[in-house]
Amino acid sequence: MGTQEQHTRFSPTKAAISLDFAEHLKYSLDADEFHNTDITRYTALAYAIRDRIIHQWHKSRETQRETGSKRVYYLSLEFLMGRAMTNNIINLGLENEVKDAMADLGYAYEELAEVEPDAGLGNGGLGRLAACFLDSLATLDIPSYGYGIRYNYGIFKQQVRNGWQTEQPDNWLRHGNPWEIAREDIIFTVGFGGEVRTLRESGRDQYTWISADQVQGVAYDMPIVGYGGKTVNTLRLWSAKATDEFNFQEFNEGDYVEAVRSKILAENLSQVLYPNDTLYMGKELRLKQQYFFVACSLADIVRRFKRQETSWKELPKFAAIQLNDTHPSLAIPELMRILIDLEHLEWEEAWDITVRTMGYTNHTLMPEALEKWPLTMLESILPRHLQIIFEINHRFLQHAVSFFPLRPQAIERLSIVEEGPSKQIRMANLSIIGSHSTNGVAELHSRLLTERMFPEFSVVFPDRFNNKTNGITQRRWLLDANPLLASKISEAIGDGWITDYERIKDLEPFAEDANFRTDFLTIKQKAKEHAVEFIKKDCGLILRPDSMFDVQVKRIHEYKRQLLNALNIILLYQRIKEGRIQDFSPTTFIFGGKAAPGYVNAKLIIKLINNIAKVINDDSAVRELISVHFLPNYRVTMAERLIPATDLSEQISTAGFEASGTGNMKFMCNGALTIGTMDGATVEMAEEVGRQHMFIFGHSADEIERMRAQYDPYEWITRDPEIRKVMDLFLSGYFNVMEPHIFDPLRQSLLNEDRYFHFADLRSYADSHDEATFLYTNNKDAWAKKAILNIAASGKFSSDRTIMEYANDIWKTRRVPIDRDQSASSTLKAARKK
Ligand code: 26W
Repeated sequence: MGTQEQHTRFSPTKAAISLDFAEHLKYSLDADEFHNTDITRYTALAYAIRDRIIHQWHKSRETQRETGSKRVYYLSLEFLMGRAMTNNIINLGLENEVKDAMADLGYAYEELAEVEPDAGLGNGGLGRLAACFLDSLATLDIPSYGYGIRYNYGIFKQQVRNGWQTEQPDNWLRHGNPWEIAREDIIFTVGFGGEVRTLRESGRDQYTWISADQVQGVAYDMPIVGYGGKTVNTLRLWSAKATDEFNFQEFNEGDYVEAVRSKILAENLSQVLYPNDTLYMGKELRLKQQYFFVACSLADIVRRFKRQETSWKELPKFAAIQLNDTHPSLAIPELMRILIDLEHLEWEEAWDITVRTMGYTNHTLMPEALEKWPLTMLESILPRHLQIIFEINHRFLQHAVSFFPLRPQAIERLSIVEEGPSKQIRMANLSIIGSHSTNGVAELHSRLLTERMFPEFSVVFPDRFNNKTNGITQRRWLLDANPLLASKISEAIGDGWITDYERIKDLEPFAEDANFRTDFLTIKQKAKEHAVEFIKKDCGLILRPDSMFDVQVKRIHEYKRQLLNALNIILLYQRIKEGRIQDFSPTTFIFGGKAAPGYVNAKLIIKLINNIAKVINDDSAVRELISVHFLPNYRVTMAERLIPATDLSEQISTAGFEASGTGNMKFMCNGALTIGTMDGATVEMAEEVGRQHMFIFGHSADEIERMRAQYDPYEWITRDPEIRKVMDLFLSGYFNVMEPHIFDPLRQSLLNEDRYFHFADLRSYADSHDEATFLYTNNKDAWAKKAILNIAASGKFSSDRTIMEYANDIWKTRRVPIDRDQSASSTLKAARKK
């Protein structure tokens, strides 16, 4: 870090930031010359920024309260926020002032920003979508709260040892979190277990749940600053805390220490994020996490609603609750329990209110991801909720039979209760029945939801099903992540795109502008150099910035087909070894992504990529043309560096399996071209830009479905000599010479079943990849033209558009603009004792 004082323009804001930073260093952190570290400096700057958020935060709450606005409650077990500092500074419009202020004191702002750990409270797409939605909700001035869990440990830190993934705990709160405010006054008690007592009272059964164990949830709030710094919404995360009272029994038995110890165990609830996506596991702790955060959130929503002093039937006018997948679906029976047992409403009225308040978003077509809880587990942990679920099911099935007379199988599929040796509660069924809207996250996905996953439900509730194609926030993913491209775009078409992303289409004519194309390529080159530098620091890998960057980053899963990419790399390797390759610019194949710790094949895919990388990168003749790298610990911050640097984006899932994808959109708006299948939202990207400007290959979802019954991977392998050779090399153990048989499980899945149709798509993938390489090698200018057309066609994929659709169609919420106050003169007044 430079200690040389640099002289920057005078600005009162800059001067104030310098002073606040210095005061926080001294008075908040007592960081004198002996204690001043990069962490204290980062924290002091974060406090100085936070000071500039608090007033608008307060003002936003106050305005939303005074106007009696309807609020959106986004309930999600995951929020993959990444870092807050740069995003907040840019949204506040303080970028230059902060940089100058730090430079005046001898610090490089960029280095301070690097100290912040990612808030990795999510697995992948679903969690990052929630984070993008919060940014859009605040920027669009929609009163809203994100509700989730304040995990002490987020998604694990991935290390790679000898090619294998290992997991390390992510202790992201170790140095404190300057972006959160603990609200010790917002605390709710949540019960578990126990029994339900029934009392006959004035001709009506009154149910009382007497829980056996209690845990408290304390609110921790993070500000969500909208672009322009006017609306500041709240992400409220619950942290589990032991209750203060002792269990009499245990205490009287005299084992004081044991009593304290068992109390502390309750705090396990918010310790750690479950690292699974797509594979559901019926773990009791996970069920408890879900109920814990749902119960706290609903208690908070109800508390806020009660301030209105209006009747319960008005709840849907004041609150829209969106369930991010089924993970928070206990909100449905919990709201019923509150309305009936605590507020004494009749079933019919409570049900009407619940259904009108709830909306449900489905995020996956994988049957093994659907949540089902063993009935016995629900019974012992949430006995009253199980009763309510039974009653919901009973009433629903009575209604549903009229749609399917004489079709018991249809009724069986509609039932919330899955019959069998051990009965299960199907949370997706509960979510559809208990909400007024069920949406998929891309057109294709929404169609498959009604056609394949829930055909009977779409007969019973044709009006409930709808589509909301996902989006991403252009502010984090273009403005913050790719400042050079962002300012080039603003120079060309103005900066309206930052808050009105439809305007990005004005960039289309610039595809014909030779200077613009040259500038685009220069910017891409700089982004690569920047990414190479980051990767070197982050994981010690050396990448060639003068090569084509071909990138597949996402969770590792068989359906996403990292294996397809790997097989094509083997194919290229053989061509190079046999001297059959020409017209080829050097290509760097980059992979990144985490595997669920228990997902054997996904971990083997990582190992295979690393072994292929070793063979290729160690072969001097080959590495001139291709090199392969698996970047450990892919996360939001790495994505922000890598995506702007990418030339070719790999979106190659088996059609009909990727609900939407959102990485695809981030690459598109950063000027990468896409090689991909007609799956998820990639279909809509092709509609927007035109197939001719992408590299589309492979079987469609419908073709895959039709092929399923007679598909034989062996046939496809033997029919194509080059593919056969690829498999021969892989099966010969060439990539695991010293590690015999390690890839046997992969070999088996591929040859016996190939559930994800790798071999049905490998030929068209390889050919399509050749086309991409050919264009990149021979006509960079034409490549740049397509890339610019892709950016210009990405207007649909802003989460601002997605959120406006949710707001208009599902939530019926309006914008509530917040004035930006310059002065906070009432601070003393507010502090005075009332
Ligand atoms: C119960 C275990 C579990 C945990 C998480 C099952 C499933 C999930 C998520 C639903 C998986 C997920 O992240 N789905 C992704 O959601 C994105 C946002 O809508 C989509 O873009 C991705 O296509 C989808 O895979």
